[in-house]
Amino acid sequence: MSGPLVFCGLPLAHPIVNGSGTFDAIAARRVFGDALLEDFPFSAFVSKTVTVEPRRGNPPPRLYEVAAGLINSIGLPNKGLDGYLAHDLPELARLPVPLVVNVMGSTRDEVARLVEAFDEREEVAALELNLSCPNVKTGLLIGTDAGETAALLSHVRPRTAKPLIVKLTPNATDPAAVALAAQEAGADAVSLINTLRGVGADPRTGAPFLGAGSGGVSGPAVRAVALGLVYEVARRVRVPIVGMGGVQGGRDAADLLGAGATLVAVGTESFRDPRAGTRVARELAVLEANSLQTAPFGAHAGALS
Ligand code: RRO
Repeated sequence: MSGPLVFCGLPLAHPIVNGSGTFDAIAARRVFGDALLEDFPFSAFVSKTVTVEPRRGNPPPRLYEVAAGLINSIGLPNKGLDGYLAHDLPELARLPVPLVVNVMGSTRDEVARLVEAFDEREEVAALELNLSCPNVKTGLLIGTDAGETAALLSHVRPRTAKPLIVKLTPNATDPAAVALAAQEAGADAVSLINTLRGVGADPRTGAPFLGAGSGGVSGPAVRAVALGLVYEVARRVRVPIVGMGGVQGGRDAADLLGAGATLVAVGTESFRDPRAGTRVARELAVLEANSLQTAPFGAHAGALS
């Protein structure tokens, strides 16, 4: 029997969380009422990215369906730091699970300001630094470069004792090098993958369909990429990994855990089934009870070399 699950000092009921921006807990509470709180789909809640200033997001259309997933170009619309603190945080603090706030800035000082602001809030259990948004010009500049990532972490690490999770992009030459740089500069965990940059063609004209031109691909289409990168990053870092990318069922979650993840996030699947987190956690528990889960990472390491 394994002991209780602890991630960055946080005791969690099971290994399934949500991917940032893929589950609107405030809207879900309105729709499902208290039933949402009684059977919350995730063991921790990761909120949509917050920036210092409010943002309107990208022009529509913002979503494009592909054969096995979605391309999104949302452009991180949000109320900004003050709006989040005043309106969203009080509601998210009522959730029955630890709250992870995802933040993004275009400069080190902007990220530092967000980290300092949330460090003061006891409702916030951990922070996720989004260094990987494919849909805003500055979103990827830091996260594709190990040196920039290390410099950012060195700047913000001293400003909080809360766990810092660094969200990695697959749109980098060497995501594992970025993960290692984040760890060495003080990250407590890494999460991967954010979406893969892609374009959807308008079926009538062939021109890029999304308002912003390109977007980020998610869903089963990226599952093998996610699994490959989790394997690779797990071989390079000691810190825990939140693995995500195309998870639809317990088997997919077990595969990411087998590759070296400690937690698994459900993202795109929650759009068609808001209770997907609960289902994936149950299916995973059945697999574990039947000892069908993949062996620990070490057992597979040779398969990749
Ligand atoms: O808002 C978005 O367009 C977005 C973000 Br912040 C992100 O990190 N990943 C993504 O696919 N979309």
